[in-house]
Amino acid sequence: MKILFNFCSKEAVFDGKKAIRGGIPIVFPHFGPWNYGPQHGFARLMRWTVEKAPERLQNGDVEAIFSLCDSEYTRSMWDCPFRLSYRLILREKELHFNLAVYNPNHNCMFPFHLLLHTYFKVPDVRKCQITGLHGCPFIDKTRGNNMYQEIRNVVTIDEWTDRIYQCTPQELMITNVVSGRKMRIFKYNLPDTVIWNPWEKARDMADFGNDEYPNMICVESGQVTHPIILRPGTTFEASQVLQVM
Ligand code: TA6
Repeated sequence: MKILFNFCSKEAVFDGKKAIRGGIPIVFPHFGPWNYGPQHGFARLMRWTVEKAPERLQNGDVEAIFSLCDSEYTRSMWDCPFRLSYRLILREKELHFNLAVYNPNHNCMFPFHLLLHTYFKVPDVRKCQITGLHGCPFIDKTRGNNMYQEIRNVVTIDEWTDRIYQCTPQELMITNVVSGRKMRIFKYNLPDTVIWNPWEKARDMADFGNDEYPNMICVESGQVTHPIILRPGTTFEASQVLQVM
């Protein structure tokens, strides 16, 4: 699976000062505006340790492992020792993400959000159909952060969209992703699904081309509605599989 499904803006910034406008940024330890640090937390802005460089395994998979631990920089914002590990497995038509957050503390717990902010490249976002969200409650950030319930079997995008769906199923499907294929999302321990397209608001974003929004959709698996509380010495694990159909 060549990673052609990912959108990346031609205006994206790669200087580490701003999150890359594309790919699959990891949102940790906070989703959204944060009083103690950058929006969506520090993880997507930091250089991670390569624990295992991409290597082809005997079964043909390509595996890579990365980690992020607390540092003077993170502790200046969030005084919690942590270790975040990220294992990627690339197959012919699948990309597997395994995330683990470890709390090395002996006596205190900490709360955090975790989300994969996945940018999908699409020929025309107006032709994408997302199934699996029927009946799910969602916070609509385009309508005063009010709570609604999804009554459609098929969610389509034809305007500025920024919704946090809650209690979403493990399996979702997006049609008309890159080259018109379907993308199946299978997730574990990531009950929320954020759907985002900035539409015309992209014009106000320096790192987002004015004419790019029709060719992207963010469908983001995470736990952001209620923070995860990680007890001392325990690990939280979550995973996502993207499969081109
Ligand atoms: O995931 C959707 C969202 O929270 C939107 O509200 C929008 O802010 C988007 O993330 C991009 O955020 P960023 O900080 O990368 O510009």
